[in-house]
Amino acid sequence: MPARITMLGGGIGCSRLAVPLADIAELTLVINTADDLDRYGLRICPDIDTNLYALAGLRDQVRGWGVAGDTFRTMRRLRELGQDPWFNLGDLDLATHFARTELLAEGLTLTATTAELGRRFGVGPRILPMTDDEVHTVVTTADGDHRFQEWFVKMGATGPVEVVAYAGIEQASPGPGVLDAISDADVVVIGPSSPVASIEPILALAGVRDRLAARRSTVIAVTPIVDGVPIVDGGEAHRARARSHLMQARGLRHRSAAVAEFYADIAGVFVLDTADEAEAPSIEASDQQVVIADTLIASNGCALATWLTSSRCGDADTLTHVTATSGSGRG
Ligand code: FO1
Repeated sequence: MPARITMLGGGIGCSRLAVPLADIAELTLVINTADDLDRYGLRICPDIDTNLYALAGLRDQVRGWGVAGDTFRTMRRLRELGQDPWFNLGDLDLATHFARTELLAEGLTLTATTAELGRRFGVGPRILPMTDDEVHTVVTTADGDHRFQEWFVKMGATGPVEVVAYAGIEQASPGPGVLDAISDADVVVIGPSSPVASIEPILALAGVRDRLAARRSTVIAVTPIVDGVPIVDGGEAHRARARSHLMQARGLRHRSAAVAEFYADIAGVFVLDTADEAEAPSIEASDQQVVIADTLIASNGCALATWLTSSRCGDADTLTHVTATSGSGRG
């Protein structure tokens, strides 16, 4: 029987690890919805869609989001019509938003809608939205309050960020299946996603932290930060800048050790990138087993995914090295 793995995550980083995991595990994803938005009357769930497209083999590999080979003629025409299409929706991507919006209008929940889209895209793993309720990340800078995508895309994720809040989180419940997916899995992975933008909204839902803490030794957090390898891609640099500003707003340095500390009460195992091995001792000091792996190269049989499914976590409190040529990619 394949290992049952539940991964909590956001968009790009999570989806890069989800693809190799889906090949070897019975995978459930619990996905952040706090950066969802409405544009032109359409409901857009960027993190859900990034995972849907990745698992369907359709995701654009260069941008990391949207559909490979998509065109942006509709956006161009909107611009010609005097609109400001600051959130770039590809012509094929738009079809997903039309379908989702129509299914929601027919009365389906976001969970049911996402399951239906998964079925239509031929995606095997379950993709669970973190909640069916409305939760919105609000980023406060010197200019005022901004919804997440407005800050991230329209404003280019400029800082400093003063406050990050999740509007609606107190009234929201975890989506159907979310808590059971955490309790019933063999291993829970906190994906290599932005700790504040993508993971914290999930953790803030009632019951999620308690369920994770109750099985801490089999919760494995994968770092989204690789300090020892220079970032050469503009999109990665943008995401790293955003992640850093948001972590700073929580009083955290943009380092793997700070991410490990952020998850210390819920994750007993922390996966650190080979390039940042020097940070291992400070993480082990906070009672976390450290696993060293190549987390950046997302192809060639993914050693990290294989290790995650091998149930060896929690067996030892010594440093474990996962060696091969693949991993998860930056989040
Ligand atoms: N990211 C951008 O930087 N610019 C965009 O215009 C943009 C459009 C977009 C459309 C659909 C989609 O599913 C994702 C899109 N993203 C875009 C990515 C997205 O904003 C972020 O990567 C995630 O929300 C952060 O997790």
